Amino acid sequence: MSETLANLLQENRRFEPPAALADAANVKADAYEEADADRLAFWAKQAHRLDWAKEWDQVLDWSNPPFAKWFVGGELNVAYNCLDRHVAAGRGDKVAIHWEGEPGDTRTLTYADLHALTCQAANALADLGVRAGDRVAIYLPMIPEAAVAMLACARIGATHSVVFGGFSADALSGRIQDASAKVVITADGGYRRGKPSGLKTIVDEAVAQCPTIEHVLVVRRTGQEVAWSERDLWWHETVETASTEHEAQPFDAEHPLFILYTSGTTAKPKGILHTTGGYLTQASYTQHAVFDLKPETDVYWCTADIGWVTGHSYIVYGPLSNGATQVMYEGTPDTPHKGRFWDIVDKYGVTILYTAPTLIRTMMKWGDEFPAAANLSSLRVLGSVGEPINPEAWMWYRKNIGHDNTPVVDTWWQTETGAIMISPLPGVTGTKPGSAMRPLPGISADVVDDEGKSVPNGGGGFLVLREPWPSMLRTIWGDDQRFIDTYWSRFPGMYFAGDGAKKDDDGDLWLLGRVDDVMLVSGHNISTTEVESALVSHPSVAEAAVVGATDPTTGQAIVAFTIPRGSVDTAGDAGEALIKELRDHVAKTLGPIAKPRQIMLVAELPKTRSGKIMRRLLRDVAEHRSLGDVTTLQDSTVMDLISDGMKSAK
Ligand code: 6R9
Repeated sequence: MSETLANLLQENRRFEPPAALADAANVKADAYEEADADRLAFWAKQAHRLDWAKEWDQVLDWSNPPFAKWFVGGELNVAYNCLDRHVAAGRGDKVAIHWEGEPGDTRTLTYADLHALTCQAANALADLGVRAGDRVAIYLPMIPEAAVAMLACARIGATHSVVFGGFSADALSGRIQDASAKVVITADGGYRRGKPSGLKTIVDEAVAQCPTIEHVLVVRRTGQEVAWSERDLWWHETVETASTEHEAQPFDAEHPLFILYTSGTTAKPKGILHTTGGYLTQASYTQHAVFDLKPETDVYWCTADIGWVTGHSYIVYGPLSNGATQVMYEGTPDTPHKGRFWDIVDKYGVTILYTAPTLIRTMMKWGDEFPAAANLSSLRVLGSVGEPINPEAWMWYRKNIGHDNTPVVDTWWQTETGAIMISPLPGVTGTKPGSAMRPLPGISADVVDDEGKSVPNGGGGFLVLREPWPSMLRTIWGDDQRFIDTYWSRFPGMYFAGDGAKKDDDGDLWLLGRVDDVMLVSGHNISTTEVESALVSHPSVAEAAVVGATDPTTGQAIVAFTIPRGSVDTAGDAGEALIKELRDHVAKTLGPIAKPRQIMLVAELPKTRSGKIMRRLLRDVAEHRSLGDVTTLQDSTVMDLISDGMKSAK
């Protein structure tokens, strides 16, 4: 980006919190003042929401930036905070997880059940020679054992590295090798789209390249045939026969809790390292503040996969440290039918739902009749994470899922930040559709120009974080220099997240996607997000992805790939007419500079497994290049369809 980002999209709708929710909210407006007055005292207070075996001596040691130490000298056990203390307080019979398998089988685990299983797994891992500081790879489907495996590692101080159950053997073995993991925990398979998929076979292939692996611990989920070797152990023979007694030892606040690899589209994946005290403090506080979680009455559901940071912070550590009751679902949203999610909300009386824009737009495409067929009246807070949420998708979510009165919290954060950083507070913030609004109390985010100077309200540029925060990454595993180069070099003294953003006239923040995706059209920096949002604001469009393709006159030209809503006719002339209408609609909404050169109507878009649109691949298509690396793609056949469509449109 050569200058600041153009600010094209205007949004004037406002939604105040419902009065009853605001009155009873966990966190009120004074939290901002309190944190502004003394940021470190504010975080120390949030750390006291946890049980510490030993109090810290210093809240933050920032004497050697960018290497932060939080709660220096403090000691705690993460699993103790997620399980034992709830059981000890007499809440052992409370449901921790309502688990729903894709085929319709269910399991209910109370806090006492989860505690017993975690103790068994901790004992079993210790018996296998896993010690504090060792690394354990976890490659599991969305079954309760995934949470148990993570908690068991935390309990004995082993550092877990969860690898997404959909990743290839190569991706898995690269991650195992980078972390020198000793044990892999996996399953025979899991259910996706109505079929059992194999996991153990992929582990076998991966582990053949991994000399550090001593054991593979296998949960039986599908019962499918698996190859077996000497290093393999069944979970039900090893864990479920171990003692349910296990005393959790406290660990230093800076003890490594987990490594999670960010996908890294071209370069080697980065092993993002999170530690114990600061991470749990912020994951736990944000769960309480951003979702207004009331453990006694709420039923919370985060639809993410455990292999994504959202699953770490907002399925495992955030909800469990708060003693929440939550739903965990194994499968896909359209198995056996497109109303599955809403049936789950209805069945369990879900009150807080946390999902991703990609899912919301998919639901828009499928049609309003699916959520309308279920009783969603239990819902009271809706969350969004993973990508910028287009204002129309936000409106659709509020109206069709949140019965037009539920706050929507758009939460911005990253694997690297560990927990939510920018978000409305549901009982405090008057929200604007599409805006993540303000940094949370205790967080200092800003938007700066090319030279690192804060942009005025109404301006756009680079999103940075100015002060260290408790759940920040501590380094890239094994590569401190890469940590400095990647995050702290672009703007000295500031963490640069890689995202573009703008401040509106009130100073509220709008995330504009990765700066690598910004288009330079006739000398103007235009964010893909704004053009996509303009397209999605047309009633015929469910989802859109926009890229800049090299153009002889304008430098780059805007090419849009657009998915029409379910009921829209796109055959023949109707399709041509719609394309013309959409180009005009964008020009009218954002100005003529943003009018796409070309719009393609497509059935699917290429996405990563966590649902982010892979614009890089669409750029390859738009510029008629052969495709780059497609290994992180959720469904590789999507690209063939799009490329074929592009050729016929030429
Ligand atoms: C939690 C997570 C991080 C990147 C981040 C940004 C995008 C996430 C967003 C959002 C706009 C939001 N992102 N939440 N963009 N609004 N509410 O997604 O972590 O997988 O590491 O991705 O996702 O681009 O930089 P991760």
